[in-house]
Amino acid sequence: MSRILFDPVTRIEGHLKLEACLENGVVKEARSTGTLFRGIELILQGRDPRDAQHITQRICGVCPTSHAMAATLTLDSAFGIADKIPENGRLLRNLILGAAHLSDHILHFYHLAALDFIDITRASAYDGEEATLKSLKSLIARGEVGPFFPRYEGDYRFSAEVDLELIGHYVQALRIRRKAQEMMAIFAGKAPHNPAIVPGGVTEMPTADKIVSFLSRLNEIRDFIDNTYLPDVFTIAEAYGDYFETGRGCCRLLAFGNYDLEGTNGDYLERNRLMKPGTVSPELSLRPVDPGKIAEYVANSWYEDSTTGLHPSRGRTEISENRAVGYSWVKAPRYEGEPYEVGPLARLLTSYLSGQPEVKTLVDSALSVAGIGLKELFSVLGRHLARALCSKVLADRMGDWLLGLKPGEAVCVSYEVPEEAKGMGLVDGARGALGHWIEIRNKRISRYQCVVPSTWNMSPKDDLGQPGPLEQALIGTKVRDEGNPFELVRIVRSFDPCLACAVHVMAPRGRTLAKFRVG
Ligand code: NFE
Ligand code: MG
Repeated sequence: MSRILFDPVTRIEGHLKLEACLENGVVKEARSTGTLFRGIELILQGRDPRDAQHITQRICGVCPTSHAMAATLTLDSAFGIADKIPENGRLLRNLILGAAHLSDHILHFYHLAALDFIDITRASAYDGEEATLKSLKSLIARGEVGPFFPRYEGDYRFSAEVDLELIGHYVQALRIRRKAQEMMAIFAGKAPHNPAIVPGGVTEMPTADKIVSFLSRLNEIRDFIDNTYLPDVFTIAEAYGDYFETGRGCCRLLAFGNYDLEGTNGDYLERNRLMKPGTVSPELSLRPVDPGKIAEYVANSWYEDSTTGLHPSRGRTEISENRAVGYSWVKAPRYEGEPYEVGPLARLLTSYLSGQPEVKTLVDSALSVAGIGLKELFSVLGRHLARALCSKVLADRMGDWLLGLKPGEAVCVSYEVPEEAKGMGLVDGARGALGHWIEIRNKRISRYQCVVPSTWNMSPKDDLGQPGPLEQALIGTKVRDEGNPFELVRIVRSFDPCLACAVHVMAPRGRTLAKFRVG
């Protein structure tokens, strides 16, 4: 048995350590470890419930808007106003969340993942003037690329011309992402960590000026998705087709759906969304998702055993950092006791199998261009393709939401913070199904729990010893050269891990504050 260790995995969000044990070049066991304790949520206990929107956004710098949305849905439900959100409020929430997700997907593909398939040393021949590439060129010239951009030799398949074109798109994508961030700022005040999505609706009034500013940027992004992002995914798919057969994972998918559609109101189960909720089995059968069937396990995490197997509404977090069997700060969320992958692939397939018309047309045509079937989407390239297709479905719909805004009409309803209440907010963030649960006593937060996309995907083994989705995706992979295991990093990055989010725990007040100096 030999062992490969990545610590930390680079070009992801947060702190992930990965160990793989190989026999005859094939991964037999994998361990995914969240190495940095966060403890951010613990400061929510005892606070005004409305603080949850602001504080949970600090879980992450890349997907705070998804946390703002989940926290706000949680508060809407706890305050009894989930069915009272004005149309302007619904549309503006979709537009702010949508802008964040477009920025996030483009960030992941170009700046975090595509470099796994491109020989970046060819950037030395790039004749653009951008500062980013100037720095990279000087690193390459000094032979210092390795430590900053770990480079796995020998498997690059593009001509110099294609590599250079994709490097140019990397730079272009930086500008396009800035446009998406500007779109967020137009309706949400700023990015990241917006103050605008609030219980009852949003704080921002739409005006003709803002609508036009948003639309011009959206059109640029749509053009980029259609004419650069999607074609680039297909270019990579053509040269690296074997990655439709690599990194299959647990083949069980779970999505909460996102972007509420017209007339939608009420609590989670009554909502109609653009991207549909559900679970998908390995045989591709779709079932409704029942949030009551979620529980978190901690047998292999650094938490007390007594907190294991709990539904998040009763969730507890008791730190036990010296447990010999523990190997991660990430808990292990399970649905009906089984590991489930979440993310763009999950919501694309739940939407496809629900018969969502634009998703159906788009997926059928993408499968035919790539020459693959639905089951090949359970793979490294399937996840990249799903992310690009989700971006297109979203961007194409955002223009309708924008033009549906009615300047001068209400954006928000008022409410009272209740004495006692419980609430739940479920939504797909860019990286997948995100859930927040609150309990309020004496108008203060008495319990707040989050189960976050990367908690699902990067989870360690559960109490039954079942590996998490990423661990399962690595097991069985043939590594050609153990000194140069590029196959494994490509699998890891296809999930778009965010360990800042995955470890976010709420711990007993006081003890953790003193011990870890968080807050
Ligand atoms: Ni920190 Fe996130 C998203 C959430 S979790 S990135 O998207 O919620 O992986
Ligand atoms: Mg949690």
